[in-house]
Amino acid sequence: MKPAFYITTAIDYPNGAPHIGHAYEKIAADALARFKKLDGFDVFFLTGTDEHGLKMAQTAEKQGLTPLEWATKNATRFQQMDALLGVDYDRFIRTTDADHAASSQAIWQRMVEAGDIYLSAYSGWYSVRDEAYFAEDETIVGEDGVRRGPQGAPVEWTEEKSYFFRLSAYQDKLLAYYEAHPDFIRPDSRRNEVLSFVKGGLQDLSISRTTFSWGIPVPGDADHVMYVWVDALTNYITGVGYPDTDSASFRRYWPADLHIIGKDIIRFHAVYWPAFLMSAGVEPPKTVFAHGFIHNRGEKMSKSVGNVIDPFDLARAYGVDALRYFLLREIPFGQDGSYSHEAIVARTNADLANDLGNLAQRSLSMIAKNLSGTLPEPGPLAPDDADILAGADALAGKVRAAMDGQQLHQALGELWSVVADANRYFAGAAPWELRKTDPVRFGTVLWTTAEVIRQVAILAQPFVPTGAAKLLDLLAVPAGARSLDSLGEGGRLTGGTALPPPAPVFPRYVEPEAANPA
Ligand code: ME8
Repeated sequence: MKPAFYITTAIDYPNGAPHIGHAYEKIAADALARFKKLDGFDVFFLTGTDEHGLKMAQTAEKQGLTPLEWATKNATRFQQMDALLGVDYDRFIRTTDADHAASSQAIWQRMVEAGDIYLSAYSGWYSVRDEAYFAEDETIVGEDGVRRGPQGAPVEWTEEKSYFFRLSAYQDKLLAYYEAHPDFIRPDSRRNEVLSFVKGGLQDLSISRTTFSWGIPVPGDADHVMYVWVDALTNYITGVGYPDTDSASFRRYWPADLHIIGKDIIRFHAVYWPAFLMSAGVEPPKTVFAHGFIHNRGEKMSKSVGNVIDPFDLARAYGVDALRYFLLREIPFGQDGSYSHEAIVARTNADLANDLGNLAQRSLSMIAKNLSGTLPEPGPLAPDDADILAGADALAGKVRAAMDGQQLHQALGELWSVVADANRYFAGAAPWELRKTDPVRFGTVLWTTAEVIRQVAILAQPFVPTGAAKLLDLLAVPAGARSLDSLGEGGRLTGGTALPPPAPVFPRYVEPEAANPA
């Protein structure tokens, strides 16, 4: 039986169209999920939308729609984005799904039974945009007379009855948990941030609202809906069958192996979420990984600045493989990064079109032209052939180590360093000269090049699924020989195989004005 691997993304607020930050996270999680599948894991990949809360209700009202209509409209856009970008999830959960209400009410009930939920009153400066209360000293009054929270969103003085979660009782348990599970929060910088926050002391958390009704009702008290984050976090267990903890899927997939989220929501995932789970008697997830933010030319994206990037536009302009490759290669996973037209064009043309695409095109065309499209048999290997093959054979271990540490950019760095070596090897061997002078050596160089491309293509599948599959098609690699266990010596290409006619795999990006001169 394959080992299980359960990976999730944050569930997005469908309060508008998806932006490039949403796309980035889903692409990264997809690449990790695809990699684990290729590595022999039984992967469950959950993503979805977070549809409750005051903000959703207010925007829906402005649009003249019910909150559910508004959420549905946008959830559809998020699903279309996933389909376009090749985000191959197993379930798209919406927090308005019927099983999710039952699951959220069940975890609430468990927390009540544990004695961790009590009714009290809450007052404070509430930000609708952040869905959060702030202490007075976290707010400032601007020159316009408007009081704002730490993120710049206006806050209003709000008083309401509220249920509270006894988070203060979890400080020591959380610290002990972090200590015993050094990989629970990654990368390390985030772990340190969370540790110092928790060491500073935890206050009980207001977890219900009475001022609006667009949420999951609190069991036994129809005046309250759950604070949106309680229901949002619970999606991760709903997705695998909670509250049926004896179900096959829950037993198989929980605890989750990896929650992929952005750095702005680490506190919810690394503090509140494990505390809720401990209270409800459910094991916390194994790893929460916080990625960085994508900025537009170094500037923070915001609707008011008008520099929000539409992932549909990007995919149309550059192609899906190029967009995925750029995002995962350019930005060290865990750090902030920037998007610009020049940067994506440079990566697309240098790495994909030139280094990998051209190498495949040149070597496969030689086979087509000179050897009637039949992959040659290698002769005796020269030291250069053996070296480049050894480099390719070593990739599996290096890429696996990088992926297991969520270092996607590093995995791509390893792959493209072998691609660069292969280009040097090919240029140095000069097969176009060997064709007449030394046909055996000619065949050996072409076979060796093809074999290196095979291994690179297998490992590139999680990142550039379309182009990698095309490369493997061009090498006539059967569907059953495209996973990691076909890497290395055991899976070598066999000379004598008939190859299909070569075709370009990674197109160069050409500026539209250059492509269509007026
Ligand atoms: O936070 N760059 O939803 P959300 C990279 N519903 N990532 C970004 C980004 C950017 N510019 N902007 C946002 C929520 N993100 C909650 C999550 S999970 C139980 C509930 C990331 O739509 C952000 O960090 O505001 C988060 O991981 C995800 O996109 C959804 O953000």
